[in-house]
Amino acid sequence: MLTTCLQSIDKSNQHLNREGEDVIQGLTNEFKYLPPKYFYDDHGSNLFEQICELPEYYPTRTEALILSQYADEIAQITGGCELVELGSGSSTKTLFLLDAYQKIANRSQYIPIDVSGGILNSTVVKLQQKYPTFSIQGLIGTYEQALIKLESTPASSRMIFFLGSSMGNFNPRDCDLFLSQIAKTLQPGDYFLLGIDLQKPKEILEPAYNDSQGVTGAFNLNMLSHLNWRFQGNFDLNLFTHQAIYNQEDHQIEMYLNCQKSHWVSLDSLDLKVSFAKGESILTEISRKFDLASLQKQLEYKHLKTVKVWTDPKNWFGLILCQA
Ligand code: AVI
Repeated sequence: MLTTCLQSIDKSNQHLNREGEDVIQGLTNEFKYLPPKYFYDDHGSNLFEQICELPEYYPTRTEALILSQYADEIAQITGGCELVELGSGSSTKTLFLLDAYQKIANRSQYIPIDVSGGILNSTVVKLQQKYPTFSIQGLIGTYEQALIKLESTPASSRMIFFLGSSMGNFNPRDCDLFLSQIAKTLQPGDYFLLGIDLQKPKEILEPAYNDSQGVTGAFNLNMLSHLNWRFQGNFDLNLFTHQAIYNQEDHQIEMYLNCQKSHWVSLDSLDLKVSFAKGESILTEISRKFDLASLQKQLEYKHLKTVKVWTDPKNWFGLILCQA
């Protein structure tokens, strides 16, 4: 019988951010915003898996194509090491890497980390069956919690990977802090593998975030349901609509929930009552599109040296392997 190897990361560092404080801050700001981490309750994580399959949403399959071609080369470069994945979700693309590492090492360790315990649990069960020689331990928690934990438990050699251009969901300041934290967590010689979405025309980007089946719209609105159950709220999802636009100046997709009617919303467990005006929007996500050369400079500045970069034939997506 298989037992799931899952652990919640010690929440003792949560004083850094009191539960729901970020919601209060975002909804009381002049221009309302909500942190994208609130997309990912179990339903939101499932909707995101559906987004990855959409014909308009090119990032997942483009990154998978790159990984399918170069995972063996990545494993050859790094050699056997502890594999740590931030924001692993269903780990679908990771299979290319796990296959490659299985070929070069008898026994490997894989640590998938995700905030969504439901999806992590089913992924770990599935992977333990597929890779019996791997030691797999899922960690439930945020990136910040994960990196703090990893820093205190160094491995003899490690590769942290962050795929799917999830770093694009950080604003420039948080991105900089994140890269500093990665650099601090890695020991000299350890690796960091980063998947990033590259700049491209608006005509390709906007449909990717406004799909014809409305899955991205449902994903965006689900954030309000998540806040309702998490903070005893009364958001009415019928009073908001999804919008995604490409901001060409800042090279980022911006996703909004637009309010259709003036009303009040309460989040009882946060002791919060917020008024919404008709036409007002909540910014729920930015998805930055990167320029490879400037990102490499930023990584270099953090003492993360580029070892190799792989892209697809259209140069839509990039995979950067760096070494500390
Ligand atoms: C998780 N993240 C990289 C996705 C993105 O493309 O920014 C989230 C997403 N939002 C809407 N569609 C996908």
